Amino acid sequence: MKHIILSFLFFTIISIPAKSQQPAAQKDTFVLVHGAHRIGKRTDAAMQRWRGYGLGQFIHWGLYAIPGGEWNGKQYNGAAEWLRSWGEVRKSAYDSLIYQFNPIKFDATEWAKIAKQMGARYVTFTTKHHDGFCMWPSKYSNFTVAQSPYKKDIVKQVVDAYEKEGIDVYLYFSIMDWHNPDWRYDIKTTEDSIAFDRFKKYTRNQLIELLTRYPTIKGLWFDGTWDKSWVKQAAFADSLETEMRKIHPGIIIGSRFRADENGKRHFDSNGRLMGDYEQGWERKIPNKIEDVHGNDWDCVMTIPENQWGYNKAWKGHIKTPNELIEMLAKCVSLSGNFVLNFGPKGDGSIRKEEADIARQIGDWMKENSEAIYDCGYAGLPKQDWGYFTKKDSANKIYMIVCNVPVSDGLRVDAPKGLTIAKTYPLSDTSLQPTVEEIGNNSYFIHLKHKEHKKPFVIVLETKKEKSYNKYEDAKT
Ligand code: FHN
Repeated sequence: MKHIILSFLFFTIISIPAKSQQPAAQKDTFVLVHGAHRIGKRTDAAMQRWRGYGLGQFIHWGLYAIPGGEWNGKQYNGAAEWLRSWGEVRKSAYDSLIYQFNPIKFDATEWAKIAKQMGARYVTFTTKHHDGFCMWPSKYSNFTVAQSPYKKDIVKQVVDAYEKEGIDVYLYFSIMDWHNPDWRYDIKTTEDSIAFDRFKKYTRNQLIELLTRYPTIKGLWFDGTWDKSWVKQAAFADSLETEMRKIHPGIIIGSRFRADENGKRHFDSNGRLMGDYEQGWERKIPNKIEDVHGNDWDCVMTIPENQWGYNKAWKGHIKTPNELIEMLAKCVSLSGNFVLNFGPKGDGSIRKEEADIARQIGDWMKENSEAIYDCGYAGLPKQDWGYFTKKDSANKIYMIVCNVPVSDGLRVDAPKGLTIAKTYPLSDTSLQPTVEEIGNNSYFIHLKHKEHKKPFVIVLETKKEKSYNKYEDAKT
C-alpha cells in the first residue's frame, strides 16, 4: 500500500488518562512508502476494547511440549520451545515428534475456565511456533495436527472454548519456520530468492487460511520476524497486512509484523509505530509513562525467567503470584496490558504450578479487578508503595499498594486542582484508611497497622477544585 506520510502534521495532547493520550507531535523526515499506516492511536471500538483488557493469557503449546526441554536424558539450556535448534537434536528426530502428538488430556474448556477464573480478558495462542508445526489442519503443509495421531483441529477448539467464556482470542504465528525448506535467514543468492518467494506465498496462504477458518478472532500476534530475509520484504509484508485488514476489518496487529523499506522494525524510519500497539515489551516492563511515548502496548511475561513452552525442569526463579500481580498493576498504571504465559504439557494438561498461580491471581482479581479492567495511567507521580490506576473520565483513582512503608502512611501528590473527597478500601475493610492533608495537594493516607499478605487497593474519590494555595511555598 502506498502511504506517504506528510511532514508538518501536529497533534494536540488532550486530557490526562493515558489510555486516550496520543503520541507526541513530531515532524517526519523521511517520505516512506512502507512506513506506518496511521499517525496516532486507533480510536475504533475494537481497539478501545483491547485497551481495556488489562490482563491476558499467552499459551505456548506445540510439539516441543512433548520433550519438555529434555533430549536423550540431557537438559537443554535455552527455552524449551527452541529445542529443535539445539546442536544435540537431529532435526528429523525432532520432526518425528509429530507421531507422538496425541494429547489425551487436552480439554480446551478446562483451559478456558482456568483463564476465566484468573481474570484474563484475552488469550494469545500459538498456531505455529518456530518449529513449523501447525496446530490447525493447514492445507498448505503436511506438518500439522491432521498428520498426527491426534488429528483434530486444536485452534478451533481453543477459539470456541475461550469465546464461550467471553475471552477474546488472538492467534500467535511465527513467520520464521524451521521446518519449511524454503525458509531462509537471509537471501544471498538467486536460489535463496526463488525459495523465499515460495515461502512468502506459503506464509500468505496460511495467514489467509487462519483468518478465513477462524473469522471471530480479534487479532494476530506475530513472531520470528527479525531475520534479514523477512526484514527485506517491506513491500510484500505491507501489501499482506493491507490484505489481512481488508479480509478482517478491525483486526488488531502489533508492531512485530513488518519492517519499513529501510529495515526499521516496530517503529518506522520516522519513529512512527508500525502496527496497532507496541509489541516490544517482552519479559520487561517500562518504568515510566514517558517510556511508552503515548502508544498502546502490552507486556508478555513468562513465569520462570525465560521458558514459554513446557519445560519439565521448571527451573530458575519462579515468579510468585504477588510478583505477577505487581507486574500487572505496573503495566496497567502505565496504560499497558499484562499477558501471562502458560506452557501446557505434551498430554494437554496445564501443570499444577501454573494452575495454582492462575488461581491465586484470580482470587486477587475477584476482589480488585475494578482497579485493573478499563484502567490506565492516572496522571499522578509514582510513589514507592505501588501504582495508581484510573478509568477514563471517572472521579476515582485506585492505589494498588504492593509495599507498605514502616510508617503505614501512603503519600499521594495530586495534580493541582484535584482534591481527595473520600477514601476507602476496595475490599479489605480492616485497612481503615484516613486522609491527612500535608501540603498543597499532598496527602498521607494512613492505614491501620497490620500484616499484608498480598497487594491491596485503596480508592480515592476525587473532586476538582479551583486551585488555591492554603500553605505558603518555601522562599529559598
Ligand atoms: O523466540 C520466541 C520465543 O520462543 C517466544 O515465543 C517469545 C514470545 O514472545 N517470542 C520469541 C522471542 O521473542
